[in-house]
Amino acid sequence: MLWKFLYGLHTYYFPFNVFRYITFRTIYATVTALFVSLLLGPWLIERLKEHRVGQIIREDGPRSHFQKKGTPTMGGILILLSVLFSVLLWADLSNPLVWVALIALLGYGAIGCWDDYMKVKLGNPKGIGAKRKFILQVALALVLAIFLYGRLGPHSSDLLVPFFKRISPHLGLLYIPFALLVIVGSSNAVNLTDGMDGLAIVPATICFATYATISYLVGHARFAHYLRIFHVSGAGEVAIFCGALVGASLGFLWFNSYPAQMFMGDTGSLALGGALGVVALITKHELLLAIVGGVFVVETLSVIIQVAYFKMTGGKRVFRMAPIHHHFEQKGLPEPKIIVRFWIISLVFALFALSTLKLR
Ligand code: 57M
Repeated sequence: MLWKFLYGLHTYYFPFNVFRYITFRTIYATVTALFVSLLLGPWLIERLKEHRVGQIIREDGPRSHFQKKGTPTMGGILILLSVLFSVLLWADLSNPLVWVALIALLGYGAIGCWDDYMKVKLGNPKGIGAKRKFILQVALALVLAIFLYGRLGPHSSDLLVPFFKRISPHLGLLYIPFALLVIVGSSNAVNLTDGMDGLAIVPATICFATYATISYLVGHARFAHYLRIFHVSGAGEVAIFCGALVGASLGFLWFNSYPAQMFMGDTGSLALGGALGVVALITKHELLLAIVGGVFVVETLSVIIQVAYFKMTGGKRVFRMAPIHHHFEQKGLPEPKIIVRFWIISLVFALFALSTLKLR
């Protein structure tokens, strides 16, 4: 909204023309979301404390987490509000892809919010229940997948395979279940990772920064042609959404860094993961998400392996505790060390993923 007004002023003063550019607006969206979250953060923490929205800590978890009992949770609200405000100011709202991304973020945020509310306020440790939560996640993903299938142009159901320029399988209608897997899988993977201060938010920030770059390239016909990736008309505008997420996430990190003043709750983790999955689909870089978000994949695999082995052997474990960050914690590594090491690994995954745009 704001950008259109500012751009309109270029007829009076030409430098306002700069508001037309996606790169410029992405930077402003990032900074706006960062400042909004920094400004709103202390206010939200006070409100959450006032309404006693404090974290319940499981007794079978690591002992070092017991002291975190009562930490304000549902801080994901901060991310949702900051992104919404920034996107409304800086993105082209006539672009349907921006709305799909926003709906994914807010929709998964709403599911998470309901779950958190049931857990924290109504004291039900199961929240809305795993089954109901899963059905809601799948239902929302189905709506998003059907829309994207119809909207992404001639290559909507073709896949780009990292490292291989000549292989791009055509999924046809199988695209719909595939898209469901990407969205729901991504949403749950971020949720599983969110078990230490700043552990999920930094890899998520890195993922959104990476997909901001990819959105820009995919939305630019000439760059897409040069890199031999699919060109998706209008996808460039999604870079602004990703930029807003980078800013909002950094603002959230300000309060969530060790020792955390608030947790994001499922409100934040489901929203971030759902939005990430949808952005990967919009940009036609779905498979690359497994590399960009490598940390989320490793965390999820550690749970799958642990649970499968536990069931097969009647109670034996591969890791001291899953997800894998708890394994290192049980081995005695201090929480901040594990967190920062996961950040470094996450950055390496993202850089490697970006390099595959040329390694094909
Ligand atoms: C939620 N939630 C954190 C916070 C956050 C199948 C199984 C592996 C599922 C898994 C699970 O439930 N994972 C999803 C993880 C929780 O954080 C809240 O939840 C939100 C995210 N959804 O925003 O509101 C706790 O994590 C800590 N935390 C921080 N800082 C943060 O910034 O310290 C979170 C954010 C918080 C806080 O302590 O209370 C969580 O871990 O519960 N289950 C598990 O992760 C459990 N693993 C397990 O049961 N493993 C078994 C199985 C697989 C066989 C095993 O290995 O033997 C672990 N989690 C806990 N206790 N708390 C282990 C036991």
